Amino acid sequence: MDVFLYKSDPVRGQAWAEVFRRRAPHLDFRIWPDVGDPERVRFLAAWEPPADLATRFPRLEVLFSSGAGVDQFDFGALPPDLPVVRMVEPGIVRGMVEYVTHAVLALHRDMPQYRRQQREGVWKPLPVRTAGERRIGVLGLGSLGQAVLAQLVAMGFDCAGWSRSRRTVAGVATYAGAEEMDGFLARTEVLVCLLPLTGETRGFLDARLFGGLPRGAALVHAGRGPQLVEADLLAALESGQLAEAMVDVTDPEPLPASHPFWTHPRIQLTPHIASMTQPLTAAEAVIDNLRRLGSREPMVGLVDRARGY
Ligand code: NDP
Ligand code: OXD
Repeated sequence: MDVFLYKSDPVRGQAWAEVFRRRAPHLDFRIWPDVGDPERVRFLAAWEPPADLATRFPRLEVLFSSGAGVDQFDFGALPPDLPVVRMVEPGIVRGMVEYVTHAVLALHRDMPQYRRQQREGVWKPLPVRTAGERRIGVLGLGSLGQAVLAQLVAMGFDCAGWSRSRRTVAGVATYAGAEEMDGFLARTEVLVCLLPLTGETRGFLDARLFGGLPRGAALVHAGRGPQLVEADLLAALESGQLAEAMVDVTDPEPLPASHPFWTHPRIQLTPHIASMTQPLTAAEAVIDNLRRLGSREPMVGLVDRARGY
């Protein structure tokens, strides 16, 4: 029997195993390190694959990432023709929609400022603007960015999105590529980063980008830590160019105890919890991709290694 090997959180692996027993009984689902005969391993779902993947599992056909990101993989160390598939499943999408909606609402309704006022014993109402008067911009129009925007549009926010190639998203002003970046930034009061980490997006959230936003804008960063130039964020908050930042991803994770983000009055830090793969729906999504593979349809979330996502 062919083996589907799972190498990620073992507790969540039990939930995957249950779904595989029901939906894919023709596969021998195993949880690392219980590999069985390495010659029988055809599929691997992992966050961190073993370094000697190619020699250890000579019949491996697909590597599934157990998360949405694939930046944790060293593509150079993987067999060049091995298909790599990122996680696209409804549970991780819902989690991100919740996180970003919460962050945008908190910023829109001045909650960080009210927290500071409360600590100082200040009772001071601020003007209330409607959602339609608040301009949100989302970097990245993939499975997460588009779902987040659908929710924000439904709540009445004035929404825009930016991606590499031209995308059409209902109710959203879309911008594409470097040449349309300035227009996108100029109209964005709350900037949400949902970009994958690639050579192009490393260090992307920098002083130049912050300078393109209207003064007093806010950042919600739920992409990847190395996309943010920390010193530039601190300077933008210091100067008032940015008013607030909600940061879910850092470099490294966790930050060292002495890091200024921990205590900064205008940074709200969360420990990379914006969203998480949900095991039951993830296993269903992977089994659906195996069905696609079997019938020679393109798998959902197939990574283009040249682009890096
Ligand atoms: P997708 O691959 O579906 O979408 C990526 C989007 O980013 C696409 O719209 C793509 O453009 C755009 N993009 C990529 N590179 C560039 C670039 N150089 N310039 C402009 N646009 C670019 O990814 P997901 O939506 O599934 O996930 C996005 C990221 O979210 C993950 O890679 C991960 O880093 C992060 N994440 C964070 C989590 C957390 O808990 N904080 C949880 C899950 C994911 P195009 O449409 O043209 O291809
Ligand atoms: C992911 C993440 O990429 O949790 O899935 O960040």
